Amino acid sequence: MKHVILGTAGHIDHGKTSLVKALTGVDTDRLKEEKERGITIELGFTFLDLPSRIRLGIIDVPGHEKFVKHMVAGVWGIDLVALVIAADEGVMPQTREHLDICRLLRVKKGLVVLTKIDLLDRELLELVKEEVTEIVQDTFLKNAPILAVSSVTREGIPQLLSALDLLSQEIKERSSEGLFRLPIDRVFTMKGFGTVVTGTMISGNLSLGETVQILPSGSEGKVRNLQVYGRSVEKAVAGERAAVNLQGVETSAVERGDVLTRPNTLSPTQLIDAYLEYLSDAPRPLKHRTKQRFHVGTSLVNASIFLLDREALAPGESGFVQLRLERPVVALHQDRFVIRGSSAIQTIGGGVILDGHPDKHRRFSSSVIADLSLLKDGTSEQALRQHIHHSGTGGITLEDLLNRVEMPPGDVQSIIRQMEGRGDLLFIDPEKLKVIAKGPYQVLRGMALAQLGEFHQRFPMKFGLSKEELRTKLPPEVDVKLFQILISELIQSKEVVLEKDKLRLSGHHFSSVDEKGLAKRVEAAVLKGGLQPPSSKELSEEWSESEGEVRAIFEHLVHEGVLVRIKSEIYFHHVSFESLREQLVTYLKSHREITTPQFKEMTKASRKYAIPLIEYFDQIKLTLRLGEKRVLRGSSQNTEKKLP
Ligand SMILES: Nc1nc2c(ncn2[C@@H]2O[C@H](COP(=O)(O)OP(=O)(O)OP(=O)(O)O)[C@@H](O)[C@H]2O)c(=O)[nH]1
Ligand SMILES: [Mg+2]
Repeated sequence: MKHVILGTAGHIDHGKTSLVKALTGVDTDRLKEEKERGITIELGFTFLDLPSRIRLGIIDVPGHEKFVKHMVAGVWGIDLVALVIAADEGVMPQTREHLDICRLLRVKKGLVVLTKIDLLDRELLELVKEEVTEIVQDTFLKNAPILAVSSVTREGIPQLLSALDLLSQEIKERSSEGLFRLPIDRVFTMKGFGTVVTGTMISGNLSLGETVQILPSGSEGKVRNLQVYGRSVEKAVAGERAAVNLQGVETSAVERGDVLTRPNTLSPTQLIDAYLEYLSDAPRPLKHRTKQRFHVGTSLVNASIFLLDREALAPGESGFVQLRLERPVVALHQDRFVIRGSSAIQTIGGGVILDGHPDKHRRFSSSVIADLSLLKDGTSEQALRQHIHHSGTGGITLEDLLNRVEMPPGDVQSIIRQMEGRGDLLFIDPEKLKVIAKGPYQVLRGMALAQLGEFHQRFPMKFGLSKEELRTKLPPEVDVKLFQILISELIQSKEVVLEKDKLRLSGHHFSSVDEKGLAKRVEAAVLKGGLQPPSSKELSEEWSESEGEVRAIFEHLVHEGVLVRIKSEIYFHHVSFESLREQLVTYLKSHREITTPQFKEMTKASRKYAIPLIEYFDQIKLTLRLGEKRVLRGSSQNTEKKLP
């Protein structure tokens, strides 16, 4: 059976609830307060089976201006709207506001119902019809049927039923292939069963016994019982209204505005890119960074609106915005939203979500605007490609992609495979369907090659870099799998060689054949120099070798741990250095402190060496300088006391 959802809309007391009762026999005003005050406060739900075997779910909304937030939650995601106008009163403020909301939310179709015609002369009815024609002029209801009824005498009700039947046939059935998502509009406790949540199945399907997740809190529970229009079912699908009995979830842990979904499919967000249409009857221009009420799904949060492409948004204008939310919500590409003012509480605009997980943007950036324009006007497929291309050197998973585009997982997968076939992307992890686009991959490849090149330049004597060393030089988001793919590809393309566990550029001519035996000679000379070793400059002059070559050997020996570099141009052999260090520690343990002259005496070296040495000991935090003296850092006596 096909499922279509109808919502009511219209000013307070115009006869919405009475109309639903006339159609279905059900009074959807359940609350005591609603009965007493004769108004609707909460959303009401019922259904109707139409002659053409379509089940029409009905959501009855309140007309009171105080409860517009409930109205928005109710009509978010409906297929059809019945704009109800009492013929004896005509168009009123919430008639217009509800119409604006339905238009901003892109409700597909609908009709206008003039109620209470039993109270009115027929001539007056024509006047009301004219008024209606005027307000719907530039909206989706422009050519919609206008029906006149009385819920008391039932005049016009059969015609209304036929009109609803016709319209419902025109509504395209939703695919139940998409990601399961149910924005929660009611939460209550059922004695003996526990927590029950209700809502419209926006997309996907849900079965009995499944584990579900509540967002943004992330708490999980099991579907113990599932009902669609009051009947227990095994499975609920997109387009139906479902009541889900949750096992393992406290009623207090869920509220209207939360979203029910499957674990690890959607993630909440507090930063959203959107295209905002600012209503022409908004009271004043919208300034950058103003805080307003943001409605998406059944949720309502405060949002600061950052204008990305202009200083202010004048009434009637539209622009790209970034919304920073006070609390997280679930929002996907192409979801519609409504903005209501935070001081004068009225609907001032609305629009479409472009990206639910963007980066923070700079304002007035032409590349940001170009990207957002594509997300706005392009197809879901184009949006998907853009997200893959922009995913950076870490790649992106199927899960992340499904969070950012409104597309059935199967479609996303087939596009990914298509892109792979064309060489537009690479699989990092075929199991998790993690991919990296060609552009970022090329960037990463360039980084790896540059790192190797730089290494060769610094250490011409070294054979190459180990894989682990190279990995630490790449961005942290590069995971093990991606790194392995990169290395094997570089080796396969013969740009890099793996030899003796080291990676090197194949073009690098490794001068391991230190023909002149310079390394050995440098080591011997420095060792012989003890605490007054020769510099690379001195040795190169003495041996008539190029200074650059000798300095490279010094650096190589530092890298190998043979020499210790104290300061530029002062290198000690590690044996001399270590023995001095031991001597110093022993001295300080017995004398507690040492002056510079005393240290100089210990090294028997000139100031040229002694001063950099003692400063180096400070630098490596072996010693602590206190005026003219030095002590061991971290009381050595304490350490000794601790020893048994
Ligand atoms: N005579 C007459 N009275 C009607 C008709 N429809 C509704 N009423 C009366 O109008 C009043 C308001 O009707 P409701 O159906 O509660 O109006 P509503 O639009 O649901 O009101 P809210 O939900 O509070 O916005 C009630 O007293 C109804 O009995 C009608 O067709 N004819
Ligand atoms: Mg009502």
